Order: sequence, then C-alpha cells, then structure tokens
Amino acid sequence: MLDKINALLEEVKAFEANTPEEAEAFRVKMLSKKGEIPALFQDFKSVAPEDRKEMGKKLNELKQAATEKVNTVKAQIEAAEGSRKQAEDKPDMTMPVNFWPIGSRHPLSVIRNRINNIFQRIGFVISEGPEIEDDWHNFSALNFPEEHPARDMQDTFFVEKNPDIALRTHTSSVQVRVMESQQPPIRTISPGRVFRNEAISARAHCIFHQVEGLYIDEAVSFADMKQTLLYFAREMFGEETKIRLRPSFFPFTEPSAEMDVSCTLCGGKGCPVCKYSGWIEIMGCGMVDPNVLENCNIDSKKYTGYAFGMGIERIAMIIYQIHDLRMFFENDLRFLKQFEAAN
Ligand code: 2U9
Repeated sequence: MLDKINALLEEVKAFEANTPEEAEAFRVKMLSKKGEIPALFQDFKSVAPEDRKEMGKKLNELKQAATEKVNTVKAQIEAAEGSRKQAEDKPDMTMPVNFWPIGSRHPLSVIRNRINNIFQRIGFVISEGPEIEDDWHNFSALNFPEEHPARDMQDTFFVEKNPDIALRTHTSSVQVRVMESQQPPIRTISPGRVFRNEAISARAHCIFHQVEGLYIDEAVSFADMKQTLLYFAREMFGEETKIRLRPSFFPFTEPSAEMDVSCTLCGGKGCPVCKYSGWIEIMGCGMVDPNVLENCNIDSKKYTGYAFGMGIERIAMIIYQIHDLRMFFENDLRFLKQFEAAN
C-alpha cells in the first residue's frame, strides 16, 4: 500500500494540464468517489494497527497534495484563458485604418473631368452659367433664326409657358455670357447639363451633358482649331488617334464641321463599333459666326474664333463601350460599381 501511495504522490507531483478538461479528468481519477485515493482509504481499514499512524499520515498527505494540485492547475488554466480573452477584446493597433468602402465617381464625372483637364492644360478656363436661360442667351445671340425648329415647344422645355424662358438646350449660352462680360482673348470651356424635349431611348435622353469650347483672339484660324482638336483627340483616345472633319451646318458657326476620330476599337480597319467605316463622330465645331461676335459686342473685323461642342455621354459610351444611354441616369449600383477603378 505504501508503494501505491508513493507512486500516486509522484504522479500528482508530475501532473500538468493545458485544458480545464484535462484537470477535471485528473481530479475524477484521483479524488472522486470511485477514484484512486478514496479506494486507498477503503484499503486503509485493513491496515495493521501498528502501521496505521504512519500510513494514515501518508494517505492524508497524498489526498492534500492531489487536492492542492488540482486546484492550482485549474486556477492557472483559468488565468491563462482570462488574459487570452482580454487580449482578444483589446483593439488591434496593427490593423490597417480606414477600410470603409468609399464611393466611386459617376462615369460621366470621370469623363467630364478628363475633358476639362485636357483643355485646362492648354490654357482654357472653365465657365459655368444658369440652367434656366432666356431666349437671347440660348438662341438669339447664337444666330438662331426666329423660325428655327429648336425654338419649338417640341424641342425645348419652356418654363411656365413663358416663350422667353427655357431650360438651356446647350452650354453655348454660358459662353455668350462670357463674351458679353469680357473682351478677347477668350479661351473657355463650359461643361454642364442641358435639356431637350426628346423621347427617352437608348440613344436619346431629355437631359444630357455637354462640354462646349470657345477660343477668340486676333487671327484665330480654322487650322488652329484643327490642331487643338487633334491634340484633344489624342489625349482622350490615345496618341495613334486620327481625326477628320466633314462639312456641316450650325447657326452659330460658319464654316461648320463635324469631327470624327479613327475608331478607338479597330484603329480604323473597320468593326461593328464604327459600323465598318473606321470612323466615329465625336463632336461639332466651326468658326464662330461674325453675327454671334457682334451680338456679344466683339468686333468681328478685329477678332475671329473657333468653337466646338460635344456630348459627354457620347464620349463615355465610346470609351466604356456602353450601348444604352439610359444606364447613366438609372444609378444602378451594379453599373456604377464598375467604375470604381476609374477615379
Ligand atoms: C458660342 C458660339 C458657338 C459650340 C458648338 C457644336 C458645334 C456642336 C453639338 C455636339 C453634340 C451639341 O452635344 S451636342 O448635341 N455641338 O455640334 N457646338 S460648335 O459653338 C459655339 C459655342 C459658343 C458663343
């Protein structure tokens, strides 16, 4: 029996545990009713009276050692667990900050900013003006004849049935205001929202966005315009881009032209995007009609100028290969999220 007590004492001394389960299993093995130590107390009953004193002492020592060991091991495990939990609750100072998803710019804003930047780099300044305009700034000063179809209710949104007040149909009206308020040299671009009374479809909308440009100084020529627009086309669509001008007509420019760029997808070879022509139309342009200069108190004998205008939606559709104009106005996050990288 003494050997058994000594062996168990050794086992108690050597015992270590990492989990509460291990410590509990040890307690059950040693101290529970059916455990090793209570069994020894049963055996103690049959110990010879002369050995009882020493054996009893040893047995009590074993019971006490086992009880203490179980208690300390359990306490140690609990303490370790506690400090681990505390560490978990503390903020992790090594975590990267600011991981909230930030929004992304609307594709029209991305393209408008790019267009603005391209012209700002060569000295154009941005001018802005009202979205509700009078007839003079939107039509008359720009040489629209009295009977021009654009002045019709069918094409223009008039405000409160007043034939003199309408939502601007182009941002040229802003540039009329610039010319009225300052003398050349004038180098300005006017980005902004415009309104036309059109049925909404994949290709037309009653609201869209434009950038119009105006350059007025002494001896400004058609060649100056061509070179500026070639620079723009290369910056916007890539340095290999070619341009071509086709004759056109606008009330406010003479001569007038429509500008095409070589197809951004096939480079001019012909593909479905350019309808196998190799060219894509991107803007209108021309020399400012002398009547427009005179209407704005600029001496048309001394000064000449060029002007151009483009739809931002159209440029964005070409660059991002978007086939339906309505996408820009629906604010569907599945569409907008595709431009997160474009900022
Ligand atoms: C002033 C005088 C003339 C601006 C110009 C165009 C040609 C043109 C359209 C392109 C597609 C508008 O968005 S669109 O529908 N614009 O074709 N715009 S020249 O001419 C001006 C501007 C200001 C004082």
